[in-house]
Amino acid sequence: AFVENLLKHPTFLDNTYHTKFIDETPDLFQFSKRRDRGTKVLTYIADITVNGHPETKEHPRPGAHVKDPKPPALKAEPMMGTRNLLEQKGPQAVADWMGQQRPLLITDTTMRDGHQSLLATRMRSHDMIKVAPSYAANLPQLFSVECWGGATFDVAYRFLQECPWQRLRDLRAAMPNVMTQMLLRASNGVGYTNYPDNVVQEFVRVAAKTGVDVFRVFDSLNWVENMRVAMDAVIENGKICEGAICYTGDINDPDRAKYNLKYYVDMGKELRDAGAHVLGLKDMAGLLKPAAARQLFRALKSEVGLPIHFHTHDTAGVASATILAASEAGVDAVDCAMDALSGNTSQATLGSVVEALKHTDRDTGLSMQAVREISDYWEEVRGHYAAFETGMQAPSSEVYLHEMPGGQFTNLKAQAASLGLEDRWPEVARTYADVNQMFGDIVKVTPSSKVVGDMALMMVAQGLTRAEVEDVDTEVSFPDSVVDMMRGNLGQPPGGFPKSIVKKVLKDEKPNTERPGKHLPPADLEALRREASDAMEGREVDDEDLSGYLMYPKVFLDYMGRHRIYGPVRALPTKTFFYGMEPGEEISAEIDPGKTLEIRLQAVGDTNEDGEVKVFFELNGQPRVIRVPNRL
Ligand code: BTN
Ligand code: 3PY
Ligand code: ZN
Repeated sequence: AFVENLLKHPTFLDNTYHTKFIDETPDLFQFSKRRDRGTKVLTYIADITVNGHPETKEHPRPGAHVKDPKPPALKAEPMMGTRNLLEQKGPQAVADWMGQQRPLLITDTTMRDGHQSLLATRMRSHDMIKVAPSYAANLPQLFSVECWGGATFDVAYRFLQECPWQRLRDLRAAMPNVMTQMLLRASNGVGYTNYPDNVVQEFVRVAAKTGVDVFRVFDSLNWVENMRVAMDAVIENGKICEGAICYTGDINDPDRAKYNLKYYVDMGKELRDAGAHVLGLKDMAGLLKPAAARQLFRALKSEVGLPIHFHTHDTAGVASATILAASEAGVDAVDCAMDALSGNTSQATLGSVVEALKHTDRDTGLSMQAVREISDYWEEVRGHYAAFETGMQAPSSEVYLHEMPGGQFTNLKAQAASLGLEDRWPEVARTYADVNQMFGDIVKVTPSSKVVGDMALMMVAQGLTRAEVEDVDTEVSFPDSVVDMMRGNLGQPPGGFPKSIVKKVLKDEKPNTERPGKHLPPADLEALRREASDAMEGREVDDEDLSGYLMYPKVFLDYMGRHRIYGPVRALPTKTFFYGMEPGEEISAEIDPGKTLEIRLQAVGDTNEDGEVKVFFELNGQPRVIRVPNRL
């Protein structure tokens, strides 16, 4: 009866419950609390089975050959790895050890940047946690597993209906010997704007406690001043602070002299002086060329003196060449993705880099059999995400023109298509480059890359040229994100933004050229905790939930509202989550350690005159009928 009342509620039926459901329906809220989790999960499966998943239903379906991914067998008890060193001797000892290694150290990015760059960040925890023990047992020599932060945090709540903190906790537990790594946008946290200093500090504290070992910290305009709060917080929490330089331009191009060798060496020294244990070189678009890598890493190694970790993307198809050059120049660690989720806008192919270095003095020591088996697992996983494939068929040297980061490239293409500009992509790419110059040649990485993308799309859609935008006599209505950046809310690029464009965007308003966090009052964390709790009928808000709420209040509350209705859908197999079930199909879902739901879909009824469908299940052997609205 609970369910039937719930499903008949007008807010539910008209499909607006996504957003305001909980706020406006306290009666149901009380109600749904008492429904058992089995019923909630069945409600979800029934709804998806009848109506389809909003994110996949108009997209290509997984092929018939796609099967349930099986993780590789564990070869041994997990050997000591970098995590043990960190636990026993602390972050400086790890950095020292890193600098003394002859083998090239490898970070596997599959669980973060790999799927962020290839599958719109849609990979579910379920698929990651299953294979994590194989990493711990079979690849204990990895430097780290990048599995958190960047866009994954937002997407977990917003689209995958799962808690990013739970993902981290589970991965940490399943890989006790290998360091976990996250990408942190410094004062932008894992969001798109600057947060008050104490919000950033709290986020880092909780992330460190729940399970992040290595924090790669970057600023989207390469402003070290704006990285200190986050870096200090990492250091204070006893974790590894990887201060990252974002690479843009070309050190050998005289037309891009702003970003020359000296610029990068100076920034490396600034990061060292700010306390970084490790220097990151974050080449988010994959622009660093092999010869430049040789020069850059030699210079950074000898002049900065920190161990160096290199991150790049294979958008142009030469990432592994650059990695090998970097390796020769003495780089200490590099990022690769497992073969099945590598290449194109993702990272270089892990297995190929391991093979290329075999029997050289920088042999990684990783077992190729382990790499192949894990990659085979990822290949099966990838098959389930066909709906999120970007359609990029080949590497593209066009990236040297537009310099879009790996995660943005295909995303912006899709955005352009949704505005009806798919035929004009080359124009979008050129305009993106023009906007970059108009903004003074800036680093483009989340969130600054989004600002450049917004502006480029606006110009192409409205047929505006750079000259027209810059012309003092043309009235231009700038996207909000552009106004925000010119106000100084993302901080300052080297040399500041060109005065003329600031004036054009802000008119008589004066920008803030100081660190944005300096002017943001500290958030009243306990008041915000109460506010979140009040929005959820007094539900307790722990530190993890609070940090989620602090990043994006609405995304978090919407997630919690859906959680009340659908329960622990994170436990469902990916196929079920995105496509529901077939009559006769049986699945199991472990909703707590040792508590498993055995679910069988018996039949789907016809739609009655109230527009509802009865869906017949067996749950742990007991018949259950769930009614859902037919919204098709
Ligand atoms: C989303 O936020 O769009 C994804 C989360 C799941 C949404 C559920 S799935 C069942 C129901 N049908 C919809 O169209 N949305 C909800
Ligand atoms: C992110 O910030 O999510 C990135 O991947 C930047 O490269
Ligand atoms: Zn990246």
